[in-house]
Amino acid sequence: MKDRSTTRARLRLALAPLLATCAAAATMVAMAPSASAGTTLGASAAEKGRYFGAAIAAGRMSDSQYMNILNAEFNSVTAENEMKWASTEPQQNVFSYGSADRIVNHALSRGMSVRGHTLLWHAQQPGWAQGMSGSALRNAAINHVTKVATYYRGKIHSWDVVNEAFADGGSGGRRDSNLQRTGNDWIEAAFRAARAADPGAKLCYNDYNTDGINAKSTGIYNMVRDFKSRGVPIDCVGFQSHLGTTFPGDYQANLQRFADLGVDVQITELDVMKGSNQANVFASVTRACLAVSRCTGITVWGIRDSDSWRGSDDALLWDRSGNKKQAYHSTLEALNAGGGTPPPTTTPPPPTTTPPPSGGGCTASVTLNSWSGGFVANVKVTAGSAAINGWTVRVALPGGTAVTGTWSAQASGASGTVNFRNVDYNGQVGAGASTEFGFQGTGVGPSAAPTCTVG
Ligand code: 9MR
Repeated sequence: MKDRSTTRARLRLALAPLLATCAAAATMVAMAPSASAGTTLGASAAEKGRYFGAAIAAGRMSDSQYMNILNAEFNSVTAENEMKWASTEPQQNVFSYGSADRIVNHALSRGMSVRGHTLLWHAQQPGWAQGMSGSALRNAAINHVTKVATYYRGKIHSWDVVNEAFADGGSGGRRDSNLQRTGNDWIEAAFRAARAADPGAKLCYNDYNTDGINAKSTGIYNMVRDFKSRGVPIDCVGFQSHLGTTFPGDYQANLQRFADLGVDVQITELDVMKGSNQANVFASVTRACLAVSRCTGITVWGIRDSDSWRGSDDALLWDRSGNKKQAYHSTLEALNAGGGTPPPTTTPPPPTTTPPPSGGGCTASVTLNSWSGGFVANVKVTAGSAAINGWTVRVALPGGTAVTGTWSAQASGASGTVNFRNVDYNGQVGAGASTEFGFQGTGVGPSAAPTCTVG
């Protein structure tokens, strides 16, 4: 969990500098939308080929004012906390989706899309993961990504696969965390596992204090460029945009430089410090997104000021009584005023499945997700007519292929014929039941069917 001082420190950073010229603000306060334009944020964004979303909390879903605004105005939803690691996997390999499902099911039943937030983050980890390190933590993290993304497969528009992994300040480097200490490749391992688990979801990297061209956003830019050049699956970058009273002059240019790398960009957690420039900043962010064809949507981090993590900043579009603020009207006006439609986006290819062999006490089948120079393999181990206690899956790798990471199994080597043995928590498989493990590698994934033996 993040402590309060960290939150405060972040806010100070995110909100500095706070001085603004207010002259422009008065001219930006919005007019009522024209009759032909969209009359809600979601409808107007949809006319521009984009979504307009809100972060919501399962605990507020019994509040009818809150739900009425959500249902009327938004066509995308993010769970504010309910999909974080501590919520979805409170004990290792024991998953809990109740609160997240309430949000997802509500959204899908009303035709809203869902942003998944977030698979891996240094904060809001369950206690058991906070106490882990090294390969045990890496395996647990990749298992988490695989299980959660598999559970929600087909339901998530975009996943924040990794959240806030870069350091603040001038280094442009990674933030220290238990995940970072498992090795610098933890982010790409997470993206590969997420792609294998849900090939239809857009996979995003998400961060804050990245709202202009600065050392931190440039560090992320360099990571995305590297990922694209090596075929690591990344589709989008989220810009949280927890903003102060000024709009960064290079905000749009920053979005555009990422889009030029070949990824979508999304405004993922927008909220803005109260004051005379608030409506102007909301409108400026909206205009910047509309001006970048690969900016596919905007999410505000809450609905009413009283719902916000920013407390007395009154940082949202509805006031504490549920009335639309000037910021709401300026945002809608900016949406109605313009912007093109983003280009059609491509859906990654479906995975190929190698049929399992027959006979024996267990069988194994591989689902491969391959790209030029690499692959992720998810392996399903199924017990036969009797329960098993321990299994080994033998996989023949093509020449030149090397395993670079394994989760939920122990690998005997990295090339040639590799034996993958169960780990503590997945050796026991009931009659006819299945468990899964995975590995990733460089080169070409296995094409020959694996064999499974008991023990
Ligand atoms: O809004 C969230 C708040 O309710 C939680 O207490 C907090 C815990 O860290 O997380 C808040 O959401 C954060 C988001 O998940 C990631 N970016 C920063 C957001 C505000 O802190």
